[in-house]
Order: sequence, then C-alpha cells, then structure tokens
Amino acid sequence: PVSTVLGYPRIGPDRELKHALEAYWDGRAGRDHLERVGRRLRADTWRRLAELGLDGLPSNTFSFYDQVLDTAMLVDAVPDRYRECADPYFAMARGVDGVAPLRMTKWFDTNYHYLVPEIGPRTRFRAVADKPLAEVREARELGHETRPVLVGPVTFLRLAQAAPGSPDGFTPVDRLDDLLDVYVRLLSLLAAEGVGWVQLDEPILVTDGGSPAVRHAYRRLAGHPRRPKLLVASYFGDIADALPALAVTSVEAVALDLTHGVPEDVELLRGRTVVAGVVSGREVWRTDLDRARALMAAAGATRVSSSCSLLHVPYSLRGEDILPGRLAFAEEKVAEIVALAALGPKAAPGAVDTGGTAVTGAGSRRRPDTGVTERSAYAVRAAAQRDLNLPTLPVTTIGSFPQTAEVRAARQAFAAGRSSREEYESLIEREIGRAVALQERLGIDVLVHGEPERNDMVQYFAEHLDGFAVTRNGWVQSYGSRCTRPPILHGDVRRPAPITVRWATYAQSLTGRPVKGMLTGPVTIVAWSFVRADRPLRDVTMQVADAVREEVRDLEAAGIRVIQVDEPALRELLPLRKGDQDEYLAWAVAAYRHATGGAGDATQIHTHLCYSNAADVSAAIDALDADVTSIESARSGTGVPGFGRGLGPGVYDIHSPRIPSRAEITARLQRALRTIPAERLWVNPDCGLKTRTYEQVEEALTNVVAAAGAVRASMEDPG
Ligand code: THG
Ligand code: ZN
Repeated sequence: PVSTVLGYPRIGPDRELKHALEAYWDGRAGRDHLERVGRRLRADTWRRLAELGLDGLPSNTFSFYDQVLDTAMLVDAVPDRYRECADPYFAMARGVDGVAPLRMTKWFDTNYHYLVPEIGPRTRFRAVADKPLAEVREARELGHETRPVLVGPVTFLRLAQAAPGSPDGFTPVDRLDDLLDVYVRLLSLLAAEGVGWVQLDEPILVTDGGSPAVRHAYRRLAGHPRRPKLLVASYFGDIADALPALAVTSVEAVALDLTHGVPEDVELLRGRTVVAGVVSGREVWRTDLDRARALMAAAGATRVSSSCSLLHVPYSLRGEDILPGRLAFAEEKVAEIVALAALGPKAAPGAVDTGGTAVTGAGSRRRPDTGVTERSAYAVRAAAQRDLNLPTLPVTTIGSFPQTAEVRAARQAFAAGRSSREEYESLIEREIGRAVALQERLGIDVLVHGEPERNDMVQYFAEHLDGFAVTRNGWVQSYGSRCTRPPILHGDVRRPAPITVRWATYAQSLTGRPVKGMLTGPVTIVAWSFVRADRPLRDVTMQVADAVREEVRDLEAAGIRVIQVDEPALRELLPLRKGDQDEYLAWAVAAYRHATGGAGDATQIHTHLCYSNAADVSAAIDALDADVTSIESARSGTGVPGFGRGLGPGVYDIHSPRIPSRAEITARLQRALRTIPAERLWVNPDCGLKTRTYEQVEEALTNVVAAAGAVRASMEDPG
C-alpha cells in the first residue's frame, strides 16, 4: 500500500458513539446496542476509506473510550480495585460507587484526553489480544485486510504513573522488559492471524529522553522471528535524536510527522520504508500538495499518510458552508493523501519551505491601543481596591451557574430562527436575575451573572469575534463521550462590538455587591481553536489578547470593578521539548498581561486555571500577576508557590454531585490558612457550576458561606 492514515475519528459523523455510550451508561440501552453501534461505525469507516481510494487501512483505531485504556486492557494492566467490578473497562474510565476512575490527562499537546494507566512493581502483564484480533477478523469479513494499530510499549509506560504504594524511585519504565515479553506475544498472535503489518504508535519519540528505551524495545521486538512487519509511528513533532535510535533496529517502516520538517538524519532510514506524514492530522487547512510532494522527496518517502491520527479533526465538510475551498477535515484529508500517492514525490527545486501553508487569509494589522500596558505593583493595586469593601475570606464562585434545560432549548430555538432575539434575551435576563438573587440570599461577596448566554466559552467568544468561523457539526472527541466543536481562527481577529458588557452590567444593576465580569484568556481561546497556519502562534495569540483587552477596558468603563480572565489551557500549549518551553511561557504570559494590563489599579483582576495547576507552570501562573487566582486543588494551599497575591484554592469539588459539609469546608479553610495569610485567602468552589443542579448548588454554597463565616469568627475570637 502507498496511502494510509495513522488513525481515524470514531465518535461517529453524528456522534453516534456518544449517544450509544450515554444510553448504555444511563441504562437506556443494553450492551448489545452499544456493540452494534461500534460495529457499524467500524464498518462505515473502513468502507469509506476504501471508497476514497486509500489502500492501507488501519484497524484497532476504534475505541469505546480511549486507546490508552484499550492498551492497558491489551496487556492486562488492570489495577486490582477494578477487577471485581461488573465492567472493569468503564469502571477504569468513569469510576463506580466507591471506586475512583483512573486519572485523565492531555494526550501530548492535543485537546484529547487519555486515561493514565497505573503500573507498579507487581503489575502482572498478560497478552489479551482479543480486541485487535476481533477487529482484524471483522474487517476481513467485510473484505478488508488491515494494519492493526497499537500504542507502543515505550509510550505506554512513559505515559503511565506509578501505582499507589509503589516504592520510592520506581517508575513504570522500570517494567519495560516485562512489558516487551507481552508485546512479543501479541505480535506472534497477530502473525498467527495472518496480519502482515502492525503499527506501533510511539509519539513519545518526539519528546526528550525517549531514545535509549526505544532502541532497546525495538531491537527486542524487531529481533523476534514470528511477527508481522513493524511500522513505528512517531508524531506531534520532530523525531530528532530518536531517529538514530530507531535506525539501529530492524523495524521495517517508520512514519514521520513531516509537518514539523524533515529530520536532519533522515538518510539513516535509507533501505527502510518511510511513511511521510505530510497531511496534518491537527490542522484543518487544505494541504499544499506541491509542498507535500517536496517534503516526501526530501524525506525519501514512498508512502503517504496523515501526520498523526485524524482523531483530532472533524469527520467531513459535508453540511458546512464556511471558508469555501480552504478547509479539509478527515474525509477531505484522505482524498488529499490518495491524490498525493497517485502523484508521487517531486524533487524540490531548492530547500523545502517548512513554514505554513498559503491558504489562510491575510489582512491589515489593527490600530494601537493607547491604554497602559503594565499595571502598578500589587500593593498599590490592593490599596486602590480597598473600597470594594470585601470582608476577610471573601466568598465568590468561578463563573457559571447551572445551565437549565430551558436555557439550552431557548438558545437552540433562537439559533434556528424559531424565536426572536427579544424573547431569547429576556429569558437570559430572567436567568441572570435568578442567579444574582440566589447569591445575594446566600451571602456571597463577589457575585457572577452565571453565564446563561454561553454554552462553551471558547465557542461563545469565537462567535462574537471577527476572524473566527464556527462549524455546524465539526465535533472532535475530547474524552470518552465528550466532544467540542473547535472554532476556526482564519483571519485577523477583531472585536466588532462589546461582547459581555451587556450581561455584566445588567447583573450589576440588580445588586449593590460587586459583580465579576467573566472572560476567557487569549491562550485558552487559541488552544481550543483550530488556528491559522501562516502566522506564528504567538502573534495570533497577541491579536486575540488585543480583543480581550478591549473587552476588559469596556467592562471597566461600564463600572465593573472585578474582572476574571480565565486561562485553563495555559499548560496545554506547553511545548513537548523542555528547550522550547521557556519561550512559550514568556509569550503566553505576555499575551495575558496584554489582555489584562489595560485595567486600572482599582479594578481587581481574577484568573482561574482549572487544569493548569502543575508545578511546571507555577512560575508562569505567578507571572500572570492577577490580583486573585483560583485553582482547582483543594488539597493543598501550596500549589502555587511564592504567591504574594490573592489565592482561592477550591474548597468544594464541583465535579462530584456530593454536597460538602460545612465542617469539611471549614477544615479545608483552616488547613489553607497554614500556608496562605488570611488577608489573601479567598473562598470558592474549584470550578464553574454549570454541570450541577440549582438544588445542589444552593445546598453546597450555603455550607461554603457558613464555613467562611465560622472561620472568620474564629479568627476574631481565637479563644
Ligand atoms: N471547552 C473547550 N475545550 C475544552 C474544554 C472546554 N478542552 C479541554 C476541556 N474543557 C475538555 N473538557 C470537556 C468537558 C465537557 C465537554 C467537552 C469537553 C462537554 N461537551 C458536550 C458534549 O460532548 O456533550 C458538548 C458541549 C457543547 O454543546 O458545545 O460536555 O470546556 N472548547
Ligand atoms: Zn475550572
């Protein structure tokens, strides 16, 4: 075969898998229904890929939840606590009563999340090849020979965490030899099934320090006599120093992500099959076919592929009318791959330009902003903000209040033209009134309007900014059954009119307490969108920062004294190689400070970083210089070291329907006071409340306010 893809979306063109999973989990449908939907999605995918002319079809790229979880099942790395569960697979993914799920985290620098395997010194690996074997047979019955795709052993162990109770110094990679025994067994089972090629995904090759384990692993696997041919796939970056490590093994084929350039020592792969990942699996722009052919030639490649799995892009452009002629989603990318395979490589006249494609729009730069850019020192700001008259341990929430079915239905009706703007907006005002009244009654100190006008925050801002397009049905799997519809940032970003001012000022008109304006930060807007390829990400982010800055200044001018600019995705764009990280963090922080730096000293800037509170970005969080930062973890007050400003460690885990008791929250606050001085401690839930019900929120926040009151009283009267 000369044309292939490294993987394909699986949620279904109309999110059939999402609906089947949720029906199964809720008990609305049986296991057989879920299996039937899975079988149909796999069959449709193979048929469609074959119809489009692709000749190398992958299998085992389907998953009911996650491919890393599937790999844990494949090697039987199931922690003991799940073994007795009725369905260990979904118990690992989602937890069951009293049994916590596996931790979930980002798959490299994508917006996809995988489940983190737990590997200990005594994890007993065993080959359980049922799933890949069944998919190979299923495809064969439909007339397709396929190449099963497995997560490779090095990536699997490097992404795993040490099982609880592992001795100090143990890391999962210590178990590589034991795991390789199992991969050898898996390969021989696949060979016995008549499988000609297996793809082993090793994206860990594009990070630092992967080479020694890779050399060892692939010498061992490739040295085994009874096995299919091996295609080792590296993606999401430049393979760099790991290429020589692979080149000393006898793997038959290597897939390279050429969207990150042609590796320097690519000639070390001569004599082997090089699969050219020239059609981006991450971007949505049409491929420049001439440039792709030149890259193929420069890499000595004879096969064409996507740069990574197409999991990260929507299924197809069918039904979309945006940016005509400029986009390619999964199906259109497959057609490009087939076309490139037919054309073959083309000797480049000169060096290959590895810059962006020429397909995105150009445009003029915007006018300069005349406001101040750097805010005063924190002490000066804190003094200027004293007239907010907040008590010690001020209580606030993160931003969203429950999204009722009524609001969702009204938004759909308005979008579909079935109701008028006036009807929709008056419903939004009623919802805001309800949220404000509740917060006043509960005694919250800094109020929010509750965000009833937004569904997904990035989607919302994209819809109100020039330079973005939004799809009708461009869903991309985020984790399990959850998807997002990333907006497409295609041109110069401009804010044609204020976006949130109307709702913030309406809420403020209902109360004498301060209402927070709620914005999403530039890094997060960019991280959760498909971005243009013809400008550096930092410049694009700075344009978005400019738009956010204008919104901050308009909120301030409209009398909003507290403005929250969230950056939950700050850590997501962190480059995979350590050497690139400082530069990224510097411009990410600069973009945030540009967005917020137009606010006067008397305006209190808050930020919230749900997924970012990790040690490797804590200095950057500090450098954002927000007056108040709320973080997810309620477990320690030391998550952000060196913090000399307001800090709100979440005191209530909103991801669980459980209502925290007043005593529990009091204890958490008292613990936080050991590391955070009282004059800087804030009291808040750990994230937005939109997934909870009003009943749960009322009960939980009652306890939060009571706990803050109790701790305040105990400080005044320590006896
Ligand atoms: N918004 C966007 N991207 C994100 C998040 C977000 N990426 C990271 C993180 N948050 C992912 N988390 C989620 C959580 C829930 C959902 C999606 C991603 C979710 N989606 C709805 C679903 O699948 O049913 C659809 C939502 C919609 O209608 O837009 O629940 O918060 N952009
Ligand atoms: Zn959050």
